[in-house]
Amino acid sequence: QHNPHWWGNRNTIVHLFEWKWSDIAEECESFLGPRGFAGVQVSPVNENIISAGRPWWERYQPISYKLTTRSGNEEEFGDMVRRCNEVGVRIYVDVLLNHMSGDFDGVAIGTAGTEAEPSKKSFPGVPFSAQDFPPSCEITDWNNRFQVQQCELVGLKDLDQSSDWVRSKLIEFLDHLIELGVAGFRVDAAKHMASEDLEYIYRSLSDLNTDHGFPHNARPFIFQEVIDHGHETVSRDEYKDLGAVTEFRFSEEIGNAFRGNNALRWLQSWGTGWGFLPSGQALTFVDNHDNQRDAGAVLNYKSPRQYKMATAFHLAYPYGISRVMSSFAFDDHDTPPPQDAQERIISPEFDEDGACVNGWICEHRWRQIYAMVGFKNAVRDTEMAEWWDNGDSQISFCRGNKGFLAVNNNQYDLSQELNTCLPAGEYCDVISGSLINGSCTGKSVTVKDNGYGYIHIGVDDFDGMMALHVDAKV
Ligand code: ARE
Repeated sequence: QHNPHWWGNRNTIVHLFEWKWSDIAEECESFLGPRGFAGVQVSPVNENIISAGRPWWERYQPISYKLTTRSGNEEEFGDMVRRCNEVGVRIYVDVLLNHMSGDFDGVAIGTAGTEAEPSKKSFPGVPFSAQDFPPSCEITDWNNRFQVQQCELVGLKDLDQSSDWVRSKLIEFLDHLIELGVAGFRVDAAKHMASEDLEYIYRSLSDLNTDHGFPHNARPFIFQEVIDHGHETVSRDEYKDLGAVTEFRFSEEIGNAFRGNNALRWLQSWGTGWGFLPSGQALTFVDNHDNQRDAGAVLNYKSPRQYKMATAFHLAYPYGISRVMSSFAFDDHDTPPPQDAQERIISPEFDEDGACVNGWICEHRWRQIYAMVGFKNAVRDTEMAEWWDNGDSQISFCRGNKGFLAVNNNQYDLSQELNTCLPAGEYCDVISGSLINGSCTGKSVTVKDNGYGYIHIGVDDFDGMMALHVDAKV
């Protein structure tokens, strides 16, 4: 279940973290569809516990499978899926199959009004009761299989996925979403569930809904969150044949390289050459909603210059099933999404350039990022060719004869003739500007008959890269 069922030549998923369903529907029609995005990963859709201050992570603590959260209700969810599918943008849901909520003093009331007593493992809204959970224990050793798979991840009540009842409720929930037209699922905390149990569940799911434009017999796309830095007891390899797996080493290493801890020349063998999963099994990202909050090598929107360079490389190099992050501004781990005085999530607002202004970061609306989604679509099905580097952190390469990327992560200018592999003509650099009504608002490059063009990326330029492709020929 590795096929994401993208439409036409599209190929990038954007994670609209904590967005409301009605805003996503709007975004599909007004921005994502026209810009060629392939899909959206949405925040968890089922009822969750209400935590004081409304941190984003309350949504990782389910109470029932009713589709009411701060993002909207079932009707709004269904409307979003339909409208996004109509403009060729697929919806993938973040699903919590591993656990229910953590401890809560007394009776908790969820986002759909359902009561539960998590400390007694009592979730009448499903219903689940104590017998549906293994005995409680804590994970203290992340390399102990029993603990990782049978104990409680950060105290979240751990469901027993080997039980027929638990399986049937999870399958019913996922089938309900398939019926509403989703294309697949991000499986949260997959490492904490036995792969045999997941295999049973995935195999039992319905085919995608043909009323939403999917072909007959299309299986839901599955991408599993397995954090494996390369030496885990429960490894990514146990899951990769069931569906795609999040390749966390991609995120860590791309952060390292673009922070300057590793010369970019080494990226020539990026992908399987670095020990990553085969391309069709790897869900790739510069940052995700968890590791963007951790200190360390991973890049996030707070280092925009490096972040944009890393994203350009991510989307230009032919490796992986790409996902880009779209964040809200945060100070610490618990910062809630933009909300009003009644703690309702607010809608994003945009300035005249289309950038978000009210607490939403919307990396996907940064020109340098959405332009690279266009690049990736334009060069689809071509190979990487004509790698060049200066022996350090200036690099360039072609994608067949359809696209060219150059990056300068050294502290001096890149100025030279390079092989762009493109047919002769003038090309608009989609990083510094856009091609609008036949004229380029940024830098442009003249490619000669032999495919070479003069490339200049100054150390003081606003962005450290240049990207040319056949759909942006002046
Ligand atoms: C919150 C509170 C906790 C409290 C708990 C229960 O923060 O203090 O104990 O509630 O009341 C998210 C948040 C958590 C939050 C949780 C539930 O990040 O802070 O807990 O929601 O509300 C491991 C897992 C991996 C997991 C990460 C976070 O393997 O699956 O930890 N990631 C997913 C999601 C998270 C989400 C959950 C799972 C839970 O993406 O957003 O948590 O649904 C090494 C190991 C990794 C380990 C990692 C932890 O790298 O190899 O396996 O990841 O350390 O950093």
